Amino acid sequence: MKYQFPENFWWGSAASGPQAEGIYEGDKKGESIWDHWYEEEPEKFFNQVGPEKTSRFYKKYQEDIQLMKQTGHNSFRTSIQWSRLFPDNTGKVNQVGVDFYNAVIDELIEKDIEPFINLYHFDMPMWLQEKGGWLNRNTVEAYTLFAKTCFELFGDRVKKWFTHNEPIVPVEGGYLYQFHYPNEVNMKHAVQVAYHEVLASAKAIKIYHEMKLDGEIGIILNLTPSYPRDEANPEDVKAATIADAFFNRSFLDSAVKGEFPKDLVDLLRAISHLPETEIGDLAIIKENTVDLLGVNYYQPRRIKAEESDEKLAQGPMPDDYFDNYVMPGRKMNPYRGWEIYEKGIYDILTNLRENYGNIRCFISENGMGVENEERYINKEGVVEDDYRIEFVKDHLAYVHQALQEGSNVQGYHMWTCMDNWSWMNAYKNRYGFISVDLNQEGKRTIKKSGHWFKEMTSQNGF
Ligand code: BGP
Repeated sequence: MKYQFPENFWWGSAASGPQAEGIYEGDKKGESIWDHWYEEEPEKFFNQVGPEKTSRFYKKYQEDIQLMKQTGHNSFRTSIQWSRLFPDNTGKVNQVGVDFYNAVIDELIEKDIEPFINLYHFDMPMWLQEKGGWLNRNTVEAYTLFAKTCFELFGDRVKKWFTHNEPIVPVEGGYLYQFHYPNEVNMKHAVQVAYHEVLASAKAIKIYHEMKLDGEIGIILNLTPSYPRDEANPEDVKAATIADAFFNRSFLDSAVKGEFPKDLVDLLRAISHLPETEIGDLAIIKENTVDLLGVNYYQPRRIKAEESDEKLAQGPMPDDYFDNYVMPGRKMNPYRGWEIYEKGIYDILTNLRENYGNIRCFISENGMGVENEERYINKEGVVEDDYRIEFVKDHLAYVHQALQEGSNVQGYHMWTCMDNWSWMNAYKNRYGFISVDLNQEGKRTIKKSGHWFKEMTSQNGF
């Protein structure tokens, strides 16, 4: 065997409540921003498919957990939907939702699959969004109550908690580039939202540690290594450093070091875009850093110096400081339009080892979305996704190299287990180890990659 991983390495996959569960009569779930946005503007969603048509994890979780077993999982991440637990502003917990999450957690544990539970995966309850969502400081308090409730309800069995999944994405999507609700372009709001997410995370970590439960808490960040076009060109290097500050170090430094990157703070101060804060906030952020870090990696950023200042006229945007470009000759995922650069995963892990105290981490998402995957179904009805197996192997080889060099990486989770609904892209890109036939009540079939994963994890390597 060429790539042998350590014993007890976490093998599995990740999903999220809003993308997998679905909405059912009698479940008493409240509306989230996704339910609301779909209702308002269904044409924005691929094939006009909204968040109620998911892979039906709410109904099929037992079958799904069995399938996780069959595909070699020893751990699985999902999220608790805030709008399922707190459907409205009365502060009353929805017992039907509690029963559901209890059942899922118990089923996972019974099947020897460790539950990793995330608290926020892009799914603001509408009753909070109506008051501004993350823009409103009160949401931070509402979130800490939600977090505390989850720790009290499930903390006896769940040992791995995460405060957010990819907190930069609601900032980019909702307040800069219009692919999340509320669909604004307003950098001042974007900065305030990011700040409140950071503060909410630190407060949840504080509560968790004070409760002295037997477990740990972290955050899941999508890290996009930013490579300058020309290392020898100071303008390109500066541009890449700024992109890195906006999209990586903003959340990485605050989560791991308890502080914001100085260059980012200086930049925001210079354009009068620092967020509103309260006395004591920075101490809370400083003192309540993560125990472990989830790293989602899909693609790098290729950055060059800004070539025109045309955009400045529209008001500040991060892209006023750099340009993204597609590096000629690079391997691309043709469906998603993302570059496939396996070494990026190694560069992230090396950066964490060298500059972030070798924080304990795991790959919490990595995967390949493919359109019209049914064309690869063979006579037995199985998707022959050799491209996905290659993708995982190529990334794992670099994870292995990082491990050999002393990186503190403890697991690898694929995005995702069952093909699932994905925000505005709905079911366009399929990512799972297991296919879901939406025309046959969500019938599941393990793909070739799922069988391969089982084989690979049973030997702890390949
Ligand atoms: C990550 C998110 C997931 C999932 C994945 C795939 O950013 O954490 O929720 O959606 O990306 O992305 P997409 O479905 O947009 O191709």
